[in-house]
Amino acid sequence: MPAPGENLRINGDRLWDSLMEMAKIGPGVAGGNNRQTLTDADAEGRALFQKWCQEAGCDMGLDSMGNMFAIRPGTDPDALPVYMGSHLDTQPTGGKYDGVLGVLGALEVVRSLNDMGIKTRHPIAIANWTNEEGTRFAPAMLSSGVFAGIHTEDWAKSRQDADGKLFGDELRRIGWQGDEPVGQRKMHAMFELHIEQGPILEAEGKDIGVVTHGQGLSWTQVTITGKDSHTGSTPMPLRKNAGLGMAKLLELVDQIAWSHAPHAVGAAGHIDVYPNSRNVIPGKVVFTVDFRSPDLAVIQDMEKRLRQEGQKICDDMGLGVEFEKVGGFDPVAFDEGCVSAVRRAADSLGYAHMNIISGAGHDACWINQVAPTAMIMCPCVDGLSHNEAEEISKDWATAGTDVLLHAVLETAGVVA
Ligand code: HGY
Ligand code: MN
Ligand code: MN
Repeated sequence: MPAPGENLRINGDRLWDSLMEMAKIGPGVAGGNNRQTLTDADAEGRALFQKWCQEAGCDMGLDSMGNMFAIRPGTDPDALPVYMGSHLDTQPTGGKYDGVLGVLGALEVVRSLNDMGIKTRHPIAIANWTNEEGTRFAPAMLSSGVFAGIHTEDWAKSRQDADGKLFGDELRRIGWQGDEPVGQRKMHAMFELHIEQGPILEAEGKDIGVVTHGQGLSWTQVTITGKDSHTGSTPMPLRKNAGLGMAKLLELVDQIAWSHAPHAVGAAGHIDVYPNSRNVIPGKVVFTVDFRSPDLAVIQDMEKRLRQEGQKICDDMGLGVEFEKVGGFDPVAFDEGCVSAVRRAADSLGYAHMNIISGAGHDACWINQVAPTAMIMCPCVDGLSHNEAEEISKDWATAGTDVLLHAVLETAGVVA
């Protein structure tokens, strides 16, 4: 067996089996997953994860936002743990690997350390962050945000889903609200393994993305009000068509993003039309505009133009419009020390790697505000994610988790 720090590798077959086992919980309709946060499927996935962690000899922690922590003791009880982790909740039409690879890859690191009988000075911990996706309860990365002091716990627990259910009520209903005060835990460092969710690594033939930065995100909820009326008998000049107003603003969103090519992006993924009846002109539409860029000034310009030019479009059409910022975070620069540990790990293992900016938001983006943090990315097929057809290879999953193992060992200190 190689000495600690040399050519140590995780067990890729065991990792893959665990990924496939977790994927059976909250199945989608097209081969992916629908394991949305605080649903019974989420609770089932949490229970399986906890069972596996306990079988691996970890002590379990659970805080008041439902964030789960599995701790593998180190030799120095006073040393702060080195964390790994991500999220087990998925999009409604999500893939099997978004978030899940980071949680189960971390578990595989612990299992492999157990197999190899390796001790570390710092304890090693796995985190499962509640509601990373922000689909059912906006915003995204909600509970890691509370942990990092970005949101208050009360505000977070007041978030409502489309059926008016409260986050706090749902967390208690599924039985995963802990007693530990959120944010109390201190970390020596955190590493998040995640699929890229974009096409760059695969196109460049790289196994590993060394994530130096994360682009910033802005979510603006737009409510346009017109007048419900008959689609047949209402003359065109008399219509107050909120749906048409939305169409013009969605075109504006696209133009704004293109005006900041090549790095800015913009779209609306959430759209509600009222009353959503085939023969009623929509009197109200509510949609969320998602702008992103690595450059904060660009994000601010896109937000400003949406409000200014969107207001004029609606004024000219005799429509009411309201804009509400409902989520977002500034571009992130990850900890250089942790990023270097990731790069050294990829080098020592002989994996082709490149620096990359994360296009998606991650819990690491908030945890980076309270502890030295970095991310490791692996490719995904055609860069596809937030789609049930999301796919990765076992080799990519194994490479990413090997790098996670080595970055964590360097940071936690191997005790021979
Ligand atoms: O929205 C995001 O970037 C993340 O996937 N929740
Ligand atoms: Mn994710
Ligand atoms: Mn996601």
